[in-house]
Amino acid sequence: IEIKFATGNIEKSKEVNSYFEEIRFERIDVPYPEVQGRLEEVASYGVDYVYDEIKEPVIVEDSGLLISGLNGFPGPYSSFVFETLGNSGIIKLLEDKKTRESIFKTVIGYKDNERKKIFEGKIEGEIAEKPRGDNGFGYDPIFKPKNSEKTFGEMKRENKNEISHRRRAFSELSSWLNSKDI
Ligand code: ITT
Ligand code: NA
Repeated sequence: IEIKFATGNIEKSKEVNSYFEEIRFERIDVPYPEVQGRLEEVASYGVDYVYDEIKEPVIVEDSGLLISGLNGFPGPYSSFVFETLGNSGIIKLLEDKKTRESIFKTVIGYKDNERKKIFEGKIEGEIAEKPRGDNGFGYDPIFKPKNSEKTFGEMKRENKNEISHRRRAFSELSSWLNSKDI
């Protein structure tokens, strides 16, 4: 199976291509408007937009970090917040918060000539006291999955890829594609 993956983020595309032998995700650079709203809305609108442009089976994927002590912030603003506040800024915001609990979430929008579907994956964890590890990308150095001593940034790539929000969402997509046998 080959599916186009519209994303500007090369790290994401590397990750998803390590998940399954039988599905290849070919990264394409087709920018789509990021509507304001929940991750589901961004992915849903985005995949409609890109499908209209290319008319081939395609996914888009929107991920976000939802921090409980900040009422789910940065959520859909995760990209912007990473570029502006960064990991150290997030840690400052949490200085006097009682809980550091957070959820990392990925929402995939899939579309082909007859079907459209949304998939999601989540992992619970907490924000570390300070950034740790240089593996991965983005918020990986500050996200520590539940029951793990290590942040994603300290884990080997394959260990993050076994349990991550993104892996869970892509496993849903993969099961569905395999059950439909396209
Ligand atoms: P797209 O072109 O696919 O939208 P993006 O980098 O803007 O790429 P997202 O909006 O999905 O991706 O991601 C929001 C932010 O969260 C962004 O700063 C990413 O670097 C970061 N992020 C996404 N997935 C992550 C992961 O698995 N680990 C750490 N940070 C991640
Ligand atoms: Na994005």
